Amino acid sequence: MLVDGKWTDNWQPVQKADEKGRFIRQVSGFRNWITPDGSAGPTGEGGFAAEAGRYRLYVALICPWASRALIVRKLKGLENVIPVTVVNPTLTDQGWAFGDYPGADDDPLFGARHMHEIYTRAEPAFTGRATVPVLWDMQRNVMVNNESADIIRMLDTAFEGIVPSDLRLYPADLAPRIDSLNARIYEDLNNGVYRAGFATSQAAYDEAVEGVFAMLDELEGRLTGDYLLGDRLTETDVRTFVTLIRFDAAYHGVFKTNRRQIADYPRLSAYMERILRLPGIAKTVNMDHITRGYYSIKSLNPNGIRPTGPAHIEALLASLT
Ligand SMILES: N[C@@H](CCC(=O)N[C@@H](CS)C(=O)NCC(=O)O)C(=O)O
Repeated sequence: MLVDGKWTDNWQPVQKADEKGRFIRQVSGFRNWITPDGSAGPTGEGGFAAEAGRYRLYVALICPWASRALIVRKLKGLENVIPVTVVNPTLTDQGWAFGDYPGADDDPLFGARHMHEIYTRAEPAFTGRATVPVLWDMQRNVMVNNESADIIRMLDTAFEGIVPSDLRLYPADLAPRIDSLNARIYEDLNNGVYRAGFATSQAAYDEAVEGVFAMLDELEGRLTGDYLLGDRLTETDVRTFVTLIRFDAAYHGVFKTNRRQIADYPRLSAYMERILRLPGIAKTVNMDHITRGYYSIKSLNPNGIRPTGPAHIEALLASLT
């Protein structure tokens, strides 16, 4: 991680843990919002008006948080408005690196070799982890935001004047239900799998895994319509999908969340496939990056051996092309 703008040698792929061995995720530090007219959003400062070609999204295709931003960009038709740069799938001893893996890119803005250089461009004395996604302002040369929950929300509305869309992922009438379900799904499922995977005590693992499967059971029971909140796709579905699509191929193995697979849940499987088949979504799912990335986390899988399956995920992805 960066400490006062310097990459530290004692960087560990395992993130912070509390006194009981529970994994703690860093809080994101850049929280400005793009808005239609550049007025300030709910957090941070103003000055970030929606404009085509002004902003760039840095992502890792392994990363569920980055993927949710990528998916919303696609769903809102913003591919030609917000260009994307993809890092390599494996974390190096200098964090995320640009460009020599198939499907990854060089950094087109600064020729940076590592993502942490983008952070120190934004803030020379930055202290913290150099995470993805990052939304970068190419006009002012500053980081707009590095919190995917904010990024998906601003992409839902900020660019309406440039690319009109009928889709509302956070409609006002559903907002309270979206917020409360998001919070629970984040805690128990999206981040729950990470808490299981990076637990450093049996008790912390047991607690996390309990939450993961209680939430999957609950979602299976809830899914009576097409989507979690009824017949409209919302951001809650996007946030759930990114974890489901990684589950059987990565989390079940490397994070040890192996009580069941998504394939054991008929409604969740159909729901995951329904979202995967929405126009453009399959292109945001790169299973090679996902499995390569997760199975190369040295603290969890020292020899980096990547399992060959699972066959049902391969078959599902093959059926899309
Ligand atoms: N709160 C952030 C979390 C992002 C995050 O944790 N990204 C991971 C990849 S999945 C990362 O970049 N980790 C690099 C590191 O921790 O050094 C968000 O949702 O945008």
